[in-house]
Amino acid sequence: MIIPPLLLKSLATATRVAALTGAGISAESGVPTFRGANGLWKEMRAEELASMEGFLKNPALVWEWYAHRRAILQTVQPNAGHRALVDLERLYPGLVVITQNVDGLHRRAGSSRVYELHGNIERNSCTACGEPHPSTAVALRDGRPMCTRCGGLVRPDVVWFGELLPEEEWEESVRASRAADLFLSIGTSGLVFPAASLPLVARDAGAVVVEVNPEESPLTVAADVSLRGPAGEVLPALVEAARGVTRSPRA
Ligand code: BV8
Ligand code: ZN
Repeated sequence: MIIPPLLLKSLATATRVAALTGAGISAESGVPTFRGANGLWKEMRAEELASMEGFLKNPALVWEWYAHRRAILQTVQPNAGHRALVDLERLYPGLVVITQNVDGLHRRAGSSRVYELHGNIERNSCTACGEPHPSTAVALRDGRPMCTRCGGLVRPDVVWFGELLPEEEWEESVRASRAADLFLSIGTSGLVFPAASLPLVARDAGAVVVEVNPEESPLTVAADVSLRGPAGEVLPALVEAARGVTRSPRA
């Protein structure tokens, strides 16, 4: 992987690094992406599955889709891309990971500052009384997830289309994007807002923006550098290059 001089210079001088990740960084762990060839949503529209009205229309179907995704997550591990972000955090202390993913893999890999903009699939709560429910503690009646306390419908703690993002995570993510002098956009199709606006926020505030994606995306035009390859190969190469140009005897 050739690292362009502009990026080498940025790796040598950066002090505040932020990374926005999407489903692409988990693809090499075996977690299907949303819109790629084996996309989760190829046979069903996102709105049918990842929205409150889709859920209310068919709670059993939507619950089954999340149960299917949780089952996949039981069998996967963080990959070299997730681990490279942990290495980068050692080289750039305070590195912030802003993720659209709900799979929890960044935390499992060891990243310490992770903002989950779209929630986490391992957490659920009752739509009526708010009671939290671990996925294994949800009673199903005709496939419908019922609250053990009040009998209300239980839903996954993820952000559906048309729903607001968690305020704290969003505020902190905008602040980190504005403050960044190096912003990595990794494995995202840049189609879902407001997350997809963060690389533009970073660029407008003066950051060097790097896209890591095997394919072009709507974010490519905003990027100063596009590294065309899978995160599991590109990010370790980025870490090597950073080690080569950063002075302090860091990790
Ligand atoms: C909001 C959680 C304010 C659930 C997700 C009309 C009505 C209502 C809203 C809207 C509307 N029009 C637009 C909107 C806004 C809407 C939106 O953006 N829609 C899009 C589709 C146009 N956004 C919202 O509704 C957001 N809320 O706006 O609130 C509001 C409030 C009320 C009313 C109006 C507005 C909430 C959005 C959150 C939706 N929830 N997920 C769940 O996961 O089940 S989104 C879902 O898409 C995932 O989080 C996913 O992460 C995200 C983005 O997808 P990507 O991560 O980018 O994944 P994708 O598969 O698309 O791309 C993968 C990429 O990786 C590809 O580019 C591929 O090339 C690359 N890749 C593949 N392999 C690799 C790789 N890269 C690197 N390495 C590899 N190996
Ligand atoms: Zn309840």
